[in-house]
Amino acid sequence: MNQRQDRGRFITLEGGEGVGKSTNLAFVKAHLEAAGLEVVATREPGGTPLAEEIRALLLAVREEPMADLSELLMIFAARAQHLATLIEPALARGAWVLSDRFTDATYAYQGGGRGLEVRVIALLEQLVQGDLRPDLTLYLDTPLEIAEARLAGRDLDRFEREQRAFFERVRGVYLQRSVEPRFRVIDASVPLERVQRALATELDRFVGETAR
Ligand code: Z5A
Repeated sequence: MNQRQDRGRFITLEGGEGVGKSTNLAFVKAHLEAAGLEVVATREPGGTPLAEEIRALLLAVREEPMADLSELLMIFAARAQHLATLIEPALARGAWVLSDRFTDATYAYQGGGRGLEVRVIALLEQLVQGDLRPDLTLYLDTPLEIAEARLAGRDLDRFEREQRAFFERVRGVYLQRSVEPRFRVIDASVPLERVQRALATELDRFVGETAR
């Protein structure tokens, strides 16, 4: 086997809040494990103790407004830690890594939502990740009102307190990015069994292609 075949694959789950990423993470992990793969499930921001501390800073509601650039740099600081201590070592030993969000979320939230320049995000992406990009991105999509209804009654974090226009821009960027070949768009507005059937189909196809 060559070096590329020895490495694990990197799969990300993306989508707006309330689309079902956390709910489906366990399903995706179990489905891959049933195919005989070692899977490390993780999330962003976070995934390591230090990166989880940065996550807590990012989500906390406080009086002092967080500058958009501070937010962006903290997200990439957490990502650098996550990559160095969890993602890269796991991929290098041949495990598959499954992350609830990754850099597509930065383009969607900090680029689309906050309006930061794509050029600046791309620069940090290159600095922090080098050539590493997900091999497969499962993008769960729902109209905003469906996700809002699913989240009704929850305590809202700093991001979830944004206005609807912010989330419209976030979804717009995800849909623009989803034309990239590594994306699979999954309709997440339908009952969970149907979402999971669609996920299973995409995963089986991807695992089959990878084995070839
Ligand atoms: N963020 C960022 O700005 N930039 C970045 O680069 C990154 C992140 C990486 C935290 O992320 C915040 O960080 C996020 C963006 C920002 N903020 N926001 N907003 P997060 O992933 O932890 O936050 P989240 O998207 O808000 O997670 P969530 O609210 O837990 O959503 P979810 O995981 O997609 O949904 P869920 O918890 O699995 O499901 C929600 C409910 O719907 C739950 O009751 C389920 O049982 C139900 N559900 C799920 N699927 C279905 C179906 N198909 N039918 C019916 N009901 C369903």
